[in-house]
Amino acid sequence: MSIDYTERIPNNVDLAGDRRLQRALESWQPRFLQWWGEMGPALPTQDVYLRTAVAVGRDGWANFAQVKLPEYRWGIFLAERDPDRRIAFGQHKGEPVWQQVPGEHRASLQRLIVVQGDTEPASVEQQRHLGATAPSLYDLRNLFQVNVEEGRHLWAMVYLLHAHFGRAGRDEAEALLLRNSGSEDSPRILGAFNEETPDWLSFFMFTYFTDRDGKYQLGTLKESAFDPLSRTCEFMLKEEAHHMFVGTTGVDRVAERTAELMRIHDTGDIAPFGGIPLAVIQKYLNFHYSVSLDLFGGETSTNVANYFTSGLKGRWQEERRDDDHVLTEAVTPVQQLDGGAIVEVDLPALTALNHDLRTQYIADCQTGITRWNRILASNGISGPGLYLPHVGFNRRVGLFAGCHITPDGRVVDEASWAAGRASWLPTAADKAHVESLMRPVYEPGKIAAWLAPPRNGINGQPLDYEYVRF
Ligand code: BYC
Repeated sequence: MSIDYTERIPNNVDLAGDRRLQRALESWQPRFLQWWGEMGPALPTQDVYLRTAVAVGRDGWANFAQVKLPEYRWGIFLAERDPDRRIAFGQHKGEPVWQQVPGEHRASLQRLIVVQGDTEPASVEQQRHLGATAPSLYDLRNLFQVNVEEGRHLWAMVYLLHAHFGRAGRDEAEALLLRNSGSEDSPRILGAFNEETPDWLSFFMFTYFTDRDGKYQLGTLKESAFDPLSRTCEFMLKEEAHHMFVGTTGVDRVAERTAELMRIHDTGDIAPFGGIPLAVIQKYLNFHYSVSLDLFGGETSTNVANYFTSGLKGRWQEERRDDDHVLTEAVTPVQQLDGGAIVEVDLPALTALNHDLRTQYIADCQTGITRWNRILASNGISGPGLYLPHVGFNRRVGLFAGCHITPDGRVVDEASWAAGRASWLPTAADKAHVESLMRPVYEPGKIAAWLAPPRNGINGQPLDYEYVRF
């Protein structure tokens, strides 16, 4: 079904055919807009060159135009339905997928949708003030693009809550606008979404590492037996790709400029020359990677085993896996702490599914490291370069929570941890230096001096295009 933009809530779910649901969502809409006004981008602007979804098919799904941010058309889009789709895993494997929520799985599905939904507005809140310090109009536009699409992903989850979870779902949809990132009284649900994103290096690291968790979690929900959730996540993944592009190329550009300054000035200490030293980039990376690893939950989890067995949440690329898709007999090696040593033990694959997903994620994160080191090398910087810290480093969730593990994987005591901390995680001085570089550059085609220019403009536009108008 194509998307009708004359409707108050653009959608491809025939909202007009269900007046009750339409009215319920129309009464949530002003609350969303109020939240956007209070917690969304703080920088006043006129028009922003934004992509808006106009169809869900393979080609031409999006339209680019100058849009006023508060007038962005947030809509409800589900990927096309496959009438023959069957459950690919768990105890219901081979049965037709569900169009309605089975009563026995109501609470679990609602919980998964709420957790997913909670992250979307959280990230908008975290990024609220970044517009004040954008390194270029190109970057500012990308920030707003990410923000409006996270807003749309909130709509995606709110639609499911309203359409399938009755009164309880409507209450949860309300609550999604009431919790706030970093709030003392009612924080966001997952740890990483209560951290600050105070500067653009953090933003690039967040869109690289934390949005990438989003990619993997959405990938597992796309496998869900609950078909509306699966189709929603499939379309969200399409939009998500740009968010990770912002992270990948953002860090690319920082690394490129850092290498250039190191070469020109023949020193690693490039802070006095207006650059971000490699050691500081590594510390930001260490932080964002470790808090993003926490988003996968515990290495062993009965929650995830139940989600899988009952068909609610599959594995990354479930159908490409070469096994029985039931996993009642399978085991998998997992790293654990045994006394003072990190050892590998075989655990039931079912309870280790968070670990399985995290393993896929880590391999994906490694591609960024390889890429950034290639950029450093091609700019004449040899040496160890950037790296992913050990999976146990700086963890608050799972087997390594509360342990002191160095980035190179040594288990150390409290005193050694305290002594090393400043060389592993951003210090107040590192943050102050990064903060000092955050000065807005709003002239078309101009770029701040702490990062390299992007390779290309957006949607074939030149780099000096006026991506944002004030
Ligand atoms: N912080 O059994 P366990 C995105 C809780 S990002 C706080 O090991 P489980 C995006 C856990 O809820 C993707 N609490 O965990 C990115 C459980 O509590 P209950 C978001 C945590 O359930 C950028 C208890 O600890 N989507 O889209 O196997 C921008 C025991 O945990 C944390 C999803 O996460 C934490 N980090 O797995 C915008 C998908 N970790 O139930 C958007 C939906 C765990 O005992 N969520 N806990 O009260 C899930 O699939 C699962 O809930 C989790 C946890 C993977 C998060």
